Amino acid sequence: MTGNAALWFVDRHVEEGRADKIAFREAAGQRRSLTYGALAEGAAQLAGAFYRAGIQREERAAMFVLDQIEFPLIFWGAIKAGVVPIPLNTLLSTDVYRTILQDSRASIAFVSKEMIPVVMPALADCPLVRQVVVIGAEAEGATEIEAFVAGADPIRTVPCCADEVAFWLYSSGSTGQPKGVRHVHGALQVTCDTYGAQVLGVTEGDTVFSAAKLFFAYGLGNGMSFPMSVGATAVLFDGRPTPDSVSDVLAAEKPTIYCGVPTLYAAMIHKWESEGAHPDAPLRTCISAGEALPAEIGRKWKDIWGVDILDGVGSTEMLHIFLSNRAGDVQYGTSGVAVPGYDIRVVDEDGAEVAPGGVGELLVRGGSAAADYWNQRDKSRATFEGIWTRTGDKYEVGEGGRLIYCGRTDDMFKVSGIWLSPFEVEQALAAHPAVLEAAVVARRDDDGLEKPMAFVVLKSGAGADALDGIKEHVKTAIGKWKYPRWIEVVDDLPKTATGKIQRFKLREVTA
Ligand code: 3SK
Repeated sequence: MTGNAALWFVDRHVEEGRADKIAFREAAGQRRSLTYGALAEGAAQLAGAFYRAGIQREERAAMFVLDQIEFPLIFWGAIKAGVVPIPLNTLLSTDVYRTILQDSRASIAFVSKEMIPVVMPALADCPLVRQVVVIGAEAEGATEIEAFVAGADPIRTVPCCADEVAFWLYSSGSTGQPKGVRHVHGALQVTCDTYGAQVLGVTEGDTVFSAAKLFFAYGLGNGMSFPMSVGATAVLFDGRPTPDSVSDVLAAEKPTIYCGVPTLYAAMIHKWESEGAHPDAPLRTCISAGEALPAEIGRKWKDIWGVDILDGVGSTEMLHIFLSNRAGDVQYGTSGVAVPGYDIRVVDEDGAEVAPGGVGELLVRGGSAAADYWNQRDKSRATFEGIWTRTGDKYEVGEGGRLIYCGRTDDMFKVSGIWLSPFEVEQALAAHPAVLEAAVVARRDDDGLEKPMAFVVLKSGAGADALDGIKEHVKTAIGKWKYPRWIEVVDDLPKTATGKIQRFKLREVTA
């Protein structure tokens, strides 16, 4: 059995003569780097340390780890040992961590020093966690990572089959209920052979920077598995991705591939427009996911950089992007077509394929689909229907089979008897010069009928009076009945860690 993912992602590079090539480079803080050789040795020693600590195959290792070089070392060390790493969103609360730790029954936890105050109180309530390992600090009841690995004998990658569970990711879910999504060893390579090779086109000479963090499926592919699939270099940034910090990383690290999310693209463009300058970097490919990219943002980015943003759609369940625009064939405002290696269907409520021009739910099939949700049989069955995975996203089948995002299945609503996509209204609002971003949900009027309500974040320097005429602007752009009847200016929008607007939170406000 040779299906352990670490053989291909880690061990192979040494055999292919890349031991001295930089695999990971930190952008800030200690500015450390890790060669492919050091990664292979470090991961083998960490694997040995798991065994020495009595952590067995298939036990879970919770990772509260920022984007720093310990992340790939721990992730791959666990996988080599057959232990199952669970990279966790580093922005959650103690209560959510307690829920996740209890749900996953993790036996060991790795904690970056910045995470200690929020994670330690949760760990105190989780007796199944037998060992806590801290990175960059000392903490009571915890072992420092240097001591955890010191003197441990490196071990060889344990044999396993490609269908065995390798790692979990917790899906934040647009409804806020975390679910443990279990991925198998073979899945990571599938995403590299499909999206990584055939859409992103990553090569050994690339330097990749993902503003999306490694704990998120999108960031894990962008910032770890794709560069590692070809022996490229990834830049790790442990800070908060803001227009300022990301501009600094672009300027200092000179990536050739940049992976962002729509909100950040919009805010960066706004910053550079108001400053009249943008950083210098040899970008050749830029990608976006997490939320559909407003067409206006894609066009402006291309004007600035001369490079398109390839907007795509993925999910934690499918591990990475399965629907995307491709270089030389970008149509802003659409999510493109199926990535080679994936099949898609758009179906109505009865499961019948919708005709061109129609709207339905998107289903996808491909080799990177997750095994299931841990301990949630009903949800697993509702999502993984045989070889097809339901996405819960509504799409319109546009010209040439290109798909146009309409919103989550449960975000759509009817106005005057006609289905309305909140996303379409949000796009129209975002094209207004005073609007940075917008979210739209249904609200009942005095007659009890649902109408669109918008929550709007203004660009810096714009006052609420800049919104005069915005309803007319939407009517003209997309249709008279689609304009928001109420508009509320807010400082920011509630979002998942992956940048998806949590419209359910806004619906709570309007209920
Ligand atoms: O949200 C997305 O589009 C996405 C893309 C890649 C991997 C994971 C996700 C959720």
